[in-house]
Amino acid sequence: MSYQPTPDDKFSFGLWTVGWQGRDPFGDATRAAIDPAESVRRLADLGAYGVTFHDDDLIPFGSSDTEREAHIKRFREALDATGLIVPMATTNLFTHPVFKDGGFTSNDRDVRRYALRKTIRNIDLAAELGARTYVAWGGREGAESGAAKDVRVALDRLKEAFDVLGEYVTEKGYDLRFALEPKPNEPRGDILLPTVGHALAFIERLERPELYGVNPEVGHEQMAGLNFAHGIAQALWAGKLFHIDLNGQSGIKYDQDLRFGAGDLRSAFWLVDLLETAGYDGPRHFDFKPPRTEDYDGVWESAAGCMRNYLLLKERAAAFRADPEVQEALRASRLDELARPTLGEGETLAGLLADRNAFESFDVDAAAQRGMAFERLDQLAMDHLLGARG
Ligand SMILES: [Mn+2]
Repeated sequence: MSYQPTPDDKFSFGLWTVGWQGRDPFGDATRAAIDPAESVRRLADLGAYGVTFHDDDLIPFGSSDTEREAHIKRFREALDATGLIVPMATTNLFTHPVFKDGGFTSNDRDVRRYALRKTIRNIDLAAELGARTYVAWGGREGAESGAAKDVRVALDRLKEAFDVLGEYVTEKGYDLRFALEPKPNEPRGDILLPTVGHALAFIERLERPELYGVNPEVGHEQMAGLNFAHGIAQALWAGKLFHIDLNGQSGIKYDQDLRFGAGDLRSAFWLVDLLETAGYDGPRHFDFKPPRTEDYDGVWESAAGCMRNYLLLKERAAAFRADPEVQEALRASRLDELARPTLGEGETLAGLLADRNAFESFDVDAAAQRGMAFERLDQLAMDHLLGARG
């Protein structure tokens, strides 16, 4: 198999990923700024199919209308020249100091109104550029102290904001859905909608729930100590995996944004196995930060590595699923039995209650003795992941 990505692989990158200059809380930028048009060309050369952006990545905050048009024109020309598409766009409601207490949930009402207007302006641009997904990451929607944020009221404001945005895209007739991106903390001490589960529950309270899904990020769930593949499986189960942010993270610590495949490799293997077998057909979007140790050669190396690791894991996961010994091990672990409904076909609750084999004469101790054979199954996965089989 070739590990050279093609547009069919649907790999996309944010302008802010390869464009990250390496500024962190302790140190200045280690790389010069890069022209978004140059990022578009380099990503196309590497085999990506899409590029995504926050409004401020493309149009520096405070640009005049004329400057704004010039930035958009330059970007469009790069897209046209390379064939790269814009599958997703998002709003920066976190960098400018005005958003220090959040955008949609700032206690300052003027800021909330401004945040909505800033978002709507970029939604127009997203629609114009053909984006189908609008991501919302509320990194500043949160608090560092208890009384500072009435969380129930803040959730009212967050619902209000998303309902207004849903009304806007509906009125405009845009073919655009929202993907909410959970994160437990950083930059705020505690962020609202901290995990995939919180976001899924919130979405069901919105006026047009069908317009909203999630954009889970590998590292964000792992920062909360959660199993990313399990979160993704639940989002898929709910029909809500609208987009995904792939990167790497080593355990519960600051948001590392390593290239995909770095950090928890086994978790990455199960994630790719899931995405490739569950019928997810959206972008494979990388939201990572090339470490600030790297010059631009290292940045492109890192971006290429994200895609290469995805393709390597895709191949390894496919070999795992195709292996007859694995299929036998899956049966030994009774995955086929898990797929069978617990009640028989046409059986009613009364049938279950009348079934003496289900309770009165069920041999609990004998059932308790049956091994699940999960260790053999998991070792087969490890063998495939490490290239020791097929
Ligand atoms: Mn992150």
